[in-house]
Amino acid sequence: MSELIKKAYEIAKEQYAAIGVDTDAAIAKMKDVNISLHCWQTDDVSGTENPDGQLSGGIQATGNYPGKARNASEIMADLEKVMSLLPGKQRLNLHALYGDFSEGMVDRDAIGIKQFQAWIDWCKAQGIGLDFNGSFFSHPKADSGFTLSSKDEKIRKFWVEHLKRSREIANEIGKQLGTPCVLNTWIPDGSKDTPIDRNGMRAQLTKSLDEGFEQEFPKEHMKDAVESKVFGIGAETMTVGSHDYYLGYAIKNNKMICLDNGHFHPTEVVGDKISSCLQFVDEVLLHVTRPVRWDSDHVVTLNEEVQTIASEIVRNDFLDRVNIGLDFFDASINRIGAYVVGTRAAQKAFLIAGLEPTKEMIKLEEAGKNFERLAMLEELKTMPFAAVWDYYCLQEGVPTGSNYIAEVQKYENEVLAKR
Ligand code: RNT
Ligand code: ZN
Repeated sequence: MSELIKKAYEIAKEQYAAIGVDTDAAIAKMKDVNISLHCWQTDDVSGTENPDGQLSGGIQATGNYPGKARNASEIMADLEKVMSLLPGKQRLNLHALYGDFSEGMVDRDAIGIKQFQAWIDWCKAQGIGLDFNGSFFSHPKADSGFTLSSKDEKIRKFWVEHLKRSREIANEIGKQLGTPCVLNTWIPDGSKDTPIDRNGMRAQLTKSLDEGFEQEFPKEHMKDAVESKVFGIGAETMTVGSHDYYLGYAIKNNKMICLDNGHFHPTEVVGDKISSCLQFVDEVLLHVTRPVRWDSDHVVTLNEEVQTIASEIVRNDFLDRVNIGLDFFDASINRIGAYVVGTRAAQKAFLIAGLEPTKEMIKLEEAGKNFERLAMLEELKTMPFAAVWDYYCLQEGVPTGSNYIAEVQKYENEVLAKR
């Protein structure tokens, strides 16, 4: 089998070379594609605080497939399995509601590094970086639908404290692991029906963010991102943290903007936004997902949208300015399989992006040869990419082609089915 893969690769290499593409270089570039795996696909965003509690905040994981992780050690075991089926090096993206509460419950305004040390140690053992998120949902103090933008001073202060704690934890994570921790802030705040005081709510949010972000941390340890959204379930009419809002905030305050491709109107193209945002902010964070008709967070597949995102990053050498995270949670299929399919799809998009003769195509564009540009884009779609992908997987010592399916099934039978 591996002989066949090598042979196929040699042929593919020649075919790509004929259009000016170096396949070895494209594979080498994959070293810089470090995808942050969102912990929440293991357990449908349940967390370890109150795993049987109701997920709130206008997001929803639909389905009831057996075998979901029930605690931190099951989440870790599942993630280890996932990473063993992925080429390259990943990171972990953890939410604050996944703390270690074995020594007693601690509320969100009181969490500290202690509740996350086990995760840091696990990441250290895996040799991976760790990113972090404050959790502004699935909590009684978020029941009104407002957190950082609340006009109830007690509620607002509680969440500001949570933001501060999350940033301190992120700083400590980055310090301990020696790679900056990306701290993403997303809040569900919004209104089901037409609000009157949009401005007042947004002014509250600005006040809260300014307070929460007051303390400066070294960039080598932590970097802040703010995530916008167009609507949530139960908050259909207005989102306080809209894209206009956060893009403005990020530019003014030198924060990263987090672009989740489920958070825009369906004809908007997130791939197109990257080069716009990067004119004005140093870095962006991505939440790569697949919205089907709404922000449904389906498993990522290799579609045109994801390809545009990856191509825009690779074409412009933006890999050091774009932090890549995933954000999907499908509870209707094997969750480990969901991760592997979704992450490998995103990785494929990046490898495909590296197999484009970009300079030549820019020349066509600049010469006004738009038929030729279109033709090349079409031809690239059916070049022998799979041979390069398989060779990359072979080099990395992970299953090639569809061989991960059997591995996922085995884990299901031996581990998940017993939960
Ligand atoms: C919600 C946002 C947010 C969450 C996670 C759990 O619409 O996309 O990123 O999905 O933080
Ligand atoms: Zn997101």
